[in-house]
Amino acid sequence: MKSQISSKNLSRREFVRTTSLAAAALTAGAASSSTAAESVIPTAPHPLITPQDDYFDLSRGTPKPHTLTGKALIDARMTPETWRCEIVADPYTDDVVKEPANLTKSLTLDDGNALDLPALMELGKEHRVYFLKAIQCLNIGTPLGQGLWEGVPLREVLRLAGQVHNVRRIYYWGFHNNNPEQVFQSSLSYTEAMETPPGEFPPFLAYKLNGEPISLKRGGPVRLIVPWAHGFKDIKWVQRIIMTNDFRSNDTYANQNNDPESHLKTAAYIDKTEDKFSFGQPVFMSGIVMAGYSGLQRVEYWLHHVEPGAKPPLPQDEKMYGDARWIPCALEAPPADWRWIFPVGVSPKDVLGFDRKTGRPTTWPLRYSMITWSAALCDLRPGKYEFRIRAVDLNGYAQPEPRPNPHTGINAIEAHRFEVV
Ligand SMILES: Nc1nc2c(c(=O)[nH]1)N[C@H]1C(S)=C(S)[C@@H](COP(=O)(O)O)O[C@H]1N2
Ligand SMILES: [Mo]
Repeated sequence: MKSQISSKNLSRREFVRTTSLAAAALTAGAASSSTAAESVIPTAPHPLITPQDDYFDLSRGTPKPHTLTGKALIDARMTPETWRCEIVADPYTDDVVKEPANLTKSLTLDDGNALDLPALMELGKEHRVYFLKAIQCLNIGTPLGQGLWEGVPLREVLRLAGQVHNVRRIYYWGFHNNNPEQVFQSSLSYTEAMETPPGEFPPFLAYKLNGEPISLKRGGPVRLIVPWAHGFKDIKWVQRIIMTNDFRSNDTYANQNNDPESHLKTAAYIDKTEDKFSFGQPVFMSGIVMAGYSGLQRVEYWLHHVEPGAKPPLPQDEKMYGDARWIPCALEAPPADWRWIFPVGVSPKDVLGFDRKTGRPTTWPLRYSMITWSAALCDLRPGKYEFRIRAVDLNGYAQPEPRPNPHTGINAIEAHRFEVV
């Protein structure tokens, strides 16, 4: 894989130094009397593609499925040769769901016709999609990593089951262990799985990440990717897809007080940084911004003095934010040539969210991906400061209005306090 030119391997100090020089050069001619100056910082501290091994891992289960080896791994059908995915109908009925789902052709281990990896990749030759996605847990702010996933739309796989009757939802799970309490499952409506508006992004069964087979740790050989959703819909080691007439979502996450229909949110997050800076030096702040379901218009910051010994950051308060002076941050520009970012052999023209003719993103940032924001704070007098950041979506809604509602995804306004000495 071609690697992106990035500061990933630079230490924080080197990054600060590099960007200080660049930003100092940019602001040199501009006479500024404000306490904070907007600036363009050319170096992005976050790569657009996270190498598979660098993802933050949130795996659960005892033992964690990806730690299995040898016979246990084979028995779990988690090797490329042993991987199988069943597609079956759910016999479930109750007082409300009166008739059970059925399929003309189930794919099962018992019948020896469950989907295997060569068959999935064969489907990929004709139907494959590529999608750049940031995986983010609904309950954790900062995304876990971002990569280019390749796979086959779920609709193509479900078609293998022939005609279906009384199917309203699809649910699916991956390997966990033999303890049914630990099963982790997720679901989609039949419509979400089968019908994708033109230009939108279908759920798909992924078999590659960043041009390589998906590592065991990242959920390989096959992971189900739902482009618009938080991580809990992106089931790792997927091995069973069930079509049901039960219209209610039965996601494991719904039982844990989360909104199972949440979408990735537009929100900004602050990188860890120093809490003391020397007087006379510009202070550089940076972080990640996610472009969620409602798109991204801008990222802006608010810097204000805090009294020495002031209490921890104030609670989220619409009135306080309304009165504050918000200043736009610089956003990472799209790369000039995506061929340097994507794996060898992947044309940007084939990636969802890119223009088929020009190979450029149709929106920036790409929806459901993350980029870097940055801000240079110049001419700060000695004292204590609080820096807050928020994203404004394409509807003009700034974080956190009318949220935050943590059950649909963490997007509280982040703050960083520091001192200029
Ligand atoms: N099989 C399986 N898939 C799963 C989970 C799980 O526990 N088991 N957790 C989900 C949740 S809640 C998140 S946030 C992501 C985390 O992705 P990662 O393990 O690649 O970091 O995986 C999702 N897929
Ligand atoms: Mo999660």
